Amino acid sequence: MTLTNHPFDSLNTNGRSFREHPKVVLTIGGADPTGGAGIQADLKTFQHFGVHGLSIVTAVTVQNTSGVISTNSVSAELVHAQLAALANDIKIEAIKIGMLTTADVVRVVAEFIAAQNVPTVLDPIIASSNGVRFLDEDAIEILKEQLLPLSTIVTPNLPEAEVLTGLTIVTDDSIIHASLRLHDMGAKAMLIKGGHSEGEESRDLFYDGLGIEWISAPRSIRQAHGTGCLLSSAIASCLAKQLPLRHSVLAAKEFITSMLDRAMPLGSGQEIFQYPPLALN
Ligand code: PXL
Repeated sequence: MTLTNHPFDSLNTNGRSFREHPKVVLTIGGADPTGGAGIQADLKTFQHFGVHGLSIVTAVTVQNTSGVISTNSVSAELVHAQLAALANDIKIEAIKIGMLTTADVVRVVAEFIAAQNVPTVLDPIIASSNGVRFLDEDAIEILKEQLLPLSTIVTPNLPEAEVLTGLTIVTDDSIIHASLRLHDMGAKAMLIKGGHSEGEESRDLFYDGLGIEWISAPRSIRQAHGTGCLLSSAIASCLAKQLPLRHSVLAAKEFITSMLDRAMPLGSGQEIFQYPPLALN
């Protein structure tokens, strides 16, 4: 039995060729017209990891590389309809949650995650890096109560970890303290990203309720747009491929570290990640 040239063709143990079904990952988040963050960046990351990306949009943002100008939320009803249409049709292996907006949208997403019961990465985005608010104040409470305990891992940066825990985070000890607080709040595992702190290394804290581990990489001088989106969608891709959680986090950290060298200026503001073109044969 000869293989055809299709990249998804494999041989099974009987030597027969079969076409492998791609793993499917869903991202739930905002649309970023620059392609650097949000669901556009997630889809490119999924492609890079060889999984098929589904995407449902929670908000349309108006932005360019200089920053977010405004956002417009999609209604909770429309978010629900998008999720239901996909789930009725396609088996989803993992989910990444990015930009959410209102308390009602967070409730709809939490209900969906509870029903799907697949590995879920929660990137708890509250505002854009230039300070435009994404997540409503009352939605933060619903996210903490309903979504945090349902997620396989939550990936806050330091300002987000401060909002979620109510703690001031400056020192390593305070990051550890925040991780224990998040665990008490129901988070099963977390990667608290140190990208907003100083120092030669970019150090993230990984805690899965068992052991605390610092994951370090050389700090890049580059400040690219969408770093958190790439990291969380890379973790979701690896979880869809059934890699263990710690493995998935390490692979995602390695990926984002290598991608930082690939960021390029497209406009007058932040740099945008560039993916290598697909090698077609
Ligand atoms: O990087 C966080 C983020 C996520 N999702 C969308 C965004 C941003 C930042 O601007 O626009 C849609």
